[in-house]
Amino acid sequence: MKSVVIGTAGHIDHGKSALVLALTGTDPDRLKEEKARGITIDLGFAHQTLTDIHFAFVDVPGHERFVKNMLAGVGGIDLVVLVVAADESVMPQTREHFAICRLLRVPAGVVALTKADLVDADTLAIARLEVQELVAGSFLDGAPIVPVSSKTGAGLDALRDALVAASRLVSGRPVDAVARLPVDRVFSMKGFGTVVTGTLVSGRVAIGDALLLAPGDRRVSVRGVQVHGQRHPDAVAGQRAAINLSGVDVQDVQRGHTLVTPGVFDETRIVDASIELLADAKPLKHGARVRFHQGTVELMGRVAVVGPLPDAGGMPVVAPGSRAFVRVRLEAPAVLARGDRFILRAYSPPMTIAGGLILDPRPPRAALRSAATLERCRALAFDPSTDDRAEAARSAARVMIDGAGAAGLAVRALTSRVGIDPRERDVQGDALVAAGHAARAGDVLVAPRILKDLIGAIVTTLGEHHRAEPLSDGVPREALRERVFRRGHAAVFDRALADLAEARTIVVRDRVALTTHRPALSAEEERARLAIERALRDGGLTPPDAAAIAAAGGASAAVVDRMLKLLTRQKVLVRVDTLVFHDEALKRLKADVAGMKAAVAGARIDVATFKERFGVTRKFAIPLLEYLDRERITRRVGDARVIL
Ligand SMILES: Nc1nc2c(ncn2[C@@H]2O[C@H](COP(=O)(O)OP(=O)(O)O)[C@@H](O)[C@H]2O)c(=O)[nH]1
Ligand SMILES: [Mg+2]
Repeated sequence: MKSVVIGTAGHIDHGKSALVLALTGTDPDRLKEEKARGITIDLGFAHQTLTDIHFAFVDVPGHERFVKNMLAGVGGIDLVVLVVAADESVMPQTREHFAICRLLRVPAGVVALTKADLVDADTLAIARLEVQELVAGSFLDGAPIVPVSSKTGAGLDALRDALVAASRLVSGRPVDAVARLPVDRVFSMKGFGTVVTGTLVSGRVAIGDALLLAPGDRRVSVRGVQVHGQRHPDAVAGQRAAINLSGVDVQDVQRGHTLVTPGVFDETRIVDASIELLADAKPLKHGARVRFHQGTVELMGRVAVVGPLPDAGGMPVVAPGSRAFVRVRLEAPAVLARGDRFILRAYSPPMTIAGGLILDPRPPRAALRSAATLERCRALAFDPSTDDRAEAARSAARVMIDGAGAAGLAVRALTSRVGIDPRERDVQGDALVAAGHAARAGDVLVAPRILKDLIGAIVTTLGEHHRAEPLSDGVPREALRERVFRRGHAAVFDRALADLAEARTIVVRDRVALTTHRPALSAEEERARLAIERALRDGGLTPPDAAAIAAAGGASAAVVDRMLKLLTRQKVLVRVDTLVFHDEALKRLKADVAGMKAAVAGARIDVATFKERFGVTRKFAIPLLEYLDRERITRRVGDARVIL
């Protein structure tokens, strides 16, 4: 069955709550204070099935002091019933609520002219005209305007028909996407614990799911799901749901939190956006403090206008009725994605001033005042209701990858920053690579130019290093990264090394060197190197000590030392505690000991046997046996070793 979420909108006392009660039989005013004062303070809920459509009603308060609560309810609605009392006609919150619905791009709606029982035909006709004037040119232009009376029941059937008809215009929300449920209510139920409610704006939430409660990234799991008051195995996008959570106490959850699929969203405090300032708002000054409303969250923030300073001097200002690209700095973290619509209200008095669309929920720290940043916003601008999603996502991905520079764009971020479904990420990432727009490095996408420049820089740096220090057999990997790619992503550096190694341009060990490079040794060094290597090879498992090596090297202590280091780096020699062995001797030892396994009783060997078998003294036997333990050829058990 199709699910449609309907929100009421309109001035206080125009009969919104009475209409929901008349349509559904449920009084949406649920708070004691609401009943006592006869006004709606917070969101109210009811549901009703009409024909084959399940309607969930979100009844909002009309009082101007509670617009903030209204905003928490209107975020997930598919349809609006704009309620205008026939006796009072269009009033301030009629305008404000209508503007909010328009700015949030609520797709469709109907107008209810309530309290029709209180007015004569002329008054009704005037109210109708005023409504038509208000909605002219908007999404409600031409929408049915239905006179009703909640008192007598007149017109209610016509309104029901209009709601069903309008619902046909509502397209479903993405069920197979990331789960996202902005929490609008939290309570605790005896025997169940914490329950949150909200409209599932995308995805699916099922019993047993592990989810995150963000911001704060608290892990929770779903113990139970209710949709329209009935227990259900799951809830899907477009439905209002009550979710019973484990893993969180009721006092740790509040309206404004969002339940999300883990691993998709990063919390953010800075967003780039396009905004549309209402024609009757005051000019919006650069740096103005605003209230930012998205989903069910209200946060304070400051708006900065993107782009070069105006020629006339002074700070930029957004004129009433115009559009602008802005960067909003929020005073607390939020979970936001590209394509999210939001509302800005003035800090004080808190009037609705603008609507916006998030272009990038985590913009790079680039200069705000630059033409390049303005250009970037222009390139990211889109209209989620009309543009081809896949195309808009691809072009945004290119802009984001270019803008990310050496840091690269995590493939994971393709969801929140670009709008690509998580299951599509790899395929879309590959498509960007195939089209030459990106190179892939581990979990990161990077502009091909960055990788190309990096590869060039590595080759140049190694060449310079080899010329400056012909003796050295390369630059330590980390030092090389520091030098050529300090701010870059490690995965991109690894990818560059891998590409160069595969092309046999470089050799990567602990140190990185050009393949063409041979450490140049002086005649004395070369003699020492050969002598040392020979002495240690001949020494086998009882190699000469440092003094004897130095003597064998027949060169100055400094040269011998350098050659020892070189041979160790090249893994020709291996250090074991204070002793140095030739690699071949150790390799042979390991093979011999492993080969003894079947021959010795219980596959055991003790120090005495070892000394005798390999003709070594205790001085060599102990470090060698410990070496074999470390190499997992043997394992110490009491005084003996088991051969593994
Ligand atoms: N006569 C008449 N009174 C109505 C009608 N609808 C609502 N009212 C009354 O108008 C007042 C405000 O209604 P309410 O639903 O609370 O308005 P809301 O603030 O928009 O939710 C209440 O006293 C209602 O009884 C109607 O169709 N006819
Ligand atoms: Mg009400």
